[in-house]
Amino acid sequence: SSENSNRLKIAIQKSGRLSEKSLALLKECGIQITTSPNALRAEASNFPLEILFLRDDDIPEYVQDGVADVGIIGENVMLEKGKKLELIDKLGFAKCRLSLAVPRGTTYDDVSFFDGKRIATSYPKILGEYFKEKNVNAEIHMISGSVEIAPSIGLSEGVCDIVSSGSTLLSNGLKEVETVLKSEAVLVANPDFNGEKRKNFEKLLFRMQSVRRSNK
Ligand code: PRT
Ligand code: ZN
Repeated sequence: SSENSNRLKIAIQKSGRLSEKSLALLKECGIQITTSPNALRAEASNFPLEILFLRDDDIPEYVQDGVADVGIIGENVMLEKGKKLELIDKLGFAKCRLSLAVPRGTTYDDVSFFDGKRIATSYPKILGEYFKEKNVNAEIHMISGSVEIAPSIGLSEGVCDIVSSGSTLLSNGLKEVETVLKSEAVLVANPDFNGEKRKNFEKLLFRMQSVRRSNK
C-alpha cells in the first residue's frame, strides 16, 4: 500500500555501543516503539517509521541498497564501508578515535616510523588513505577482531584501532602514537529517496535537531 511505501526505514545497531543511545534518540523524538528482545524489526505506533536492528558493519550496505533509507553508525564505519551515503548529521554520542599504537617500549619519533612496518587493523581503507597522505609505505594487515594482540604474537609492529578510554591499549602493553580519525555516531541516508518518505524524514530530522539543541 502507499502507506507502507511512505514509511521511513531506519537501521540501527542491534546490540552494542550505539544501540541504547540510538533508540533513546528516537524515543526523545516522541516516537513510540515497542521492542521485543530478539526482534529484527519494529514499527513505531505514532509515526510512519520502521526500525531495523542490524550489525553496525552491515548498515552502510543496507542503506546504500535502499533496504533501509537512513541509519545510525559510527563515522569510522561510514568512512570504511560507505560508498555512496549522505552524511546528514553528527549525533554527539559514541565518541572515540581511530589511533595508531606501538609496543610501549618502542622509540617513536614520527609517522615515518611506520615505513616498511606491518600494521594490524580492521580499518584498512581509512588507514591506507592516511598513510598515502603522509607518504608512508606500510604493510596493512586486515584483522576483524582482537587487533590489540597482534604485536605481542609477532603479527605486526603496530596496530590501528578504536580507542576511547585507552585502557585496552594499556592492558596490551601498547602506547597511542597518532590519531588517524576522530569519530562519533552519525546519521546517514540513501541519497535517492524522495516524495512522502523524504518529507517524513525531514520531520524526523527536525525533531532530532530540536532534541540535540535542548540536550546541549
Ligand atoms: O555487533 P556489531 O558488529 O554491531 O558491533 P561491534 O562490536 O562491531 O561494534 P561496537 O558496539 O563495539 O561499536 C560500535 C561503534 O561504537 C564503533 O564503530 C565506534 O564508532 C563506537 N565506539 C566508541 C567504539 C568504542 N567507543 C570502543 N571503545 N567502538 C569500539 N570500541 C572498542 C575498541 O575496538 C577497543 O577494543 O573498545 C576497545 C577500546 O576501548 P578503551 O576504552 O579500552 O580505549
Ligand atoms: Zn561491528
